[in-house]
Amino acid sequence: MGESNFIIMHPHTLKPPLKLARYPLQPIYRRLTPLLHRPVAQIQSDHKALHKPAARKTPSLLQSLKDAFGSPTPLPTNPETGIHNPFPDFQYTGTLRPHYPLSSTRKLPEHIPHPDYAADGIPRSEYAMMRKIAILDEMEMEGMRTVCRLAREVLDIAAAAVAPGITTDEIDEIVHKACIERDVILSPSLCSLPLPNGELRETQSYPSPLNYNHFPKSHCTSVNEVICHGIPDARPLKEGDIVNIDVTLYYKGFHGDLNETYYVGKPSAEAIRVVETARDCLNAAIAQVKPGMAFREPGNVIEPLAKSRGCSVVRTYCGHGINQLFHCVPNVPHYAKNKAVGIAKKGMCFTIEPMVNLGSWRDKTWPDEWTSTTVDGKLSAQFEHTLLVTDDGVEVLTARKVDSPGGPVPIPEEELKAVAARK
Ligand code: EYL
Ligand code: CO
Ligand code: CO
Repeated sequence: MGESNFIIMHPHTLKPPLKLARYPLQPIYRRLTPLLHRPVAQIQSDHKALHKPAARKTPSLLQSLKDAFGSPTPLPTNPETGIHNPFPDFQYTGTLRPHYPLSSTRKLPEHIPHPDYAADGIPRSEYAMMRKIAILDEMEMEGMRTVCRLAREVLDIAAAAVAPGITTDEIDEIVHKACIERDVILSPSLCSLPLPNGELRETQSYPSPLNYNHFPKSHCTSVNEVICHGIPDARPLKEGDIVNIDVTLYYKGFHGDLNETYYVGKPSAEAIRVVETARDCLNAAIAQVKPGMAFREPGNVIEPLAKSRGCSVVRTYCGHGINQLFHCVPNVPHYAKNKAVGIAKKGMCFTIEPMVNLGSWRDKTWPDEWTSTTVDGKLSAQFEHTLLVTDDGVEVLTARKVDSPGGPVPIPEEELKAVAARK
């Protein structure tokens, strides 16, 4: 690993912690980081070493930390599994914790077309198209239809695996494999010769999140108080959790992006309220979309509906243009009275992806620089579709199929009465 061992604040990136480099505590981080990524047997022998002061030439790790920080929170490494929280001193807002180490970076066949950021994490082409909203021609619309159909297939495969006990990293492996299996069956009449691998199909979807701005995994999993951009890790889903699965595929030069929130086992009444409100907010916003709609309008439908159910709407993250770029104009805020620029026209493609919270709308990001959580630790839910503006309305390119897992659950009458009584 070499220098990349030195990445305690950014375990999923190769970014050096620039601020720490000139800081006097640097040697402590240098000593700590390798300890965070070592085999279980070594953790146990290191642990014994901590209790044998005579066998050491240098001060113990704990002593170094005490000297540097006063009284530290011990690293809560599970000696059986090696699973630990890499940011033990971060003020988490709720009960969820990261479960590290992350699994190693997933590989994919080189013949799959990679987006520009796949190699170095920087989506350079997105910086070029920051002004004009693209209007797709018929060929491009077909490209978006195809990738969005494949993205729906992948989300449904991942969602079918949601159950107590599965880790979010295991879901990531399912998503990753489903992406690289997303194929075109080559019609034997058009292509009578099999491919060099002997098959009559091409395999060519890239999981768009992988290395996008250095994101370390193939999709985002956001559990309970996580608003969005959760990193799949070693935490098993628990009975009563809610989990958002956000999948984006890159296929033949186009991105298709969707997400849904799922119940793990039997949900609480509150969980149903926030999840179904997020689902209804997305559907109410989609019903507004047609040529002539201003991109500031969806928020004016979403926020009043969320408020009527005692929920709030996240302001930091917005819907976005999507086509040959993962993210581009327009920006589509989900809150009311926003100042978003632009008017929908036939051939424009964008997402709506409202994030709805049980408590405060404010967000707080973990030191992994990705995981966005609610500031009060209360539940957050999200749904997302990729949309294409048509002559007189909208095509939901990532629409559910009749047999898609998940789907709406009625909010218990009692739960809505309790909210009404609160006001
Ligand atoms: C990039 C930029 C902080 C988005 C999605 C924007 C994230 C955090 C600064 C996925 C991954 C949106 O559209 C998305 N999901 O539906 N990264 C994303 N960013 C970003
Ligand atoms: Co998404
Ligand atoms: Co999106």
